[in-house]
Amino acid sequence: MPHPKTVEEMFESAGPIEYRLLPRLIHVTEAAAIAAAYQMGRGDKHFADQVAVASMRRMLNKLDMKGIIKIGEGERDEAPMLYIGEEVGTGYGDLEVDIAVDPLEGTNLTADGCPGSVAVMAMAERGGIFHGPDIYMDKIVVGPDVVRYEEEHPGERIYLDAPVSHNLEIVAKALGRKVEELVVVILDRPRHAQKITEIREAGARVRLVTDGDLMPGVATAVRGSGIHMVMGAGGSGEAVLTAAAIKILGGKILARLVLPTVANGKTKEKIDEEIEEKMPRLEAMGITLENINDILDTEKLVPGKDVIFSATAVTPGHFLREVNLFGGGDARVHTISMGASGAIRFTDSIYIKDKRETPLYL
Ligand code: VTB
Ligand code: MG
Ligand code: MG
Repeated sequence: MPHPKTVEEMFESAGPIEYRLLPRLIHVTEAAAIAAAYQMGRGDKHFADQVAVASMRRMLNKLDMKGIIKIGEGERDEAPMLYIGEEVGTGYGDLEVDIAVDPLEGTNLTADGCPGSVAVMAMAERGGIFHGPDIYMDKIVVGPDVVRYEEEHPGERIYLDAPVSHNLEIVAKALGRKVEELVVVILDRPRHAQKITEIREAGARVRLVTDGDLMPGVATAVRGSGIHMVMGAGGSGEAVLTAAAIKILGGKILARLVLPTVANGKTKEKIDEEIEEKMPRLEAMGITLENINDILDTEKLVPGKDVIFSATAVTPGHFLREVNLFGGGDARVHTISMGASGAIRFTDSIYIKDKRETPLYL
């Protein structure tokens, strides 16, 4: 599709999911974030997660669509709500959508009152979201400057398997910086010890996070966020959600499924045993020992055209403010939402029931 020339043409170019569901998607993540915010700092991550899940599901079930959860809270037998395969929405209308959710990304962060937790989800037309298993995914996430640099410099690319220093040099050149001026976000886990050393040896700066590598991935496409790259293995659901946002924003992700056993340095016997246990489930999704190592790029993770994404911060983020709770259930919430047409919104929503009780601040 040629680039729309005007904002009016851009509005016209929005697909039916963006046009009809994106405004409502904001409410879905807002509601989940507010529910979770009431559990902030209470030390109970399971309960915080549970209320966010329940809230998100209630809101999703109000939407006129035939929705199927593709990335959710786990398999049907272990997750009572928003499990993979669950049908959501009223079932009315002609919109058939695939859905990726993480109602509370960063449950520990919320329970501890630490920065970085969000309620997040994405949608696309049927078949538009990778139906991945619940195992780790290794990944690299970069913003649109790197994509443009690669297009303009054939042969110069980032690779998942390239030495860390090579990838950092490409990102540095794309951003017109020195490697020393880059910041890479990576989960603080023993499985990343070597990668962290390599990033530091290459000269870049590292921001270790105890949890939550999804929104930092989105932040690579937001100038001024101070994050230039995300690396490392995290949840595959989180990677797919990152892919939805980064596709809309013109950046890119390279990923690969990792059998968790391989990543955690267990004995050969234990690894074989766990692989054997996981493979039937993976094979049902078309993932075999032959193709499990294939590189999954942005298009593979989110092949959809009519992609929408929304994330509402629970605790403060790199570019989102936290939920503020006022008296009597009033709240102020900050969301980034976007659609494939290129409409990107930062929404500062203020829900005040009694205007005399709760003053409105700028
Ligand atoms: C990852 C990461 C997430 O949880 O899934 C992580 O992608 C779990 O990793 O952002 P471990 O199994 O090593 O703890 C998050 O940090 C939060 O959901
Ligand atoms: Mg979750
Ligand atoms: Mg999560």
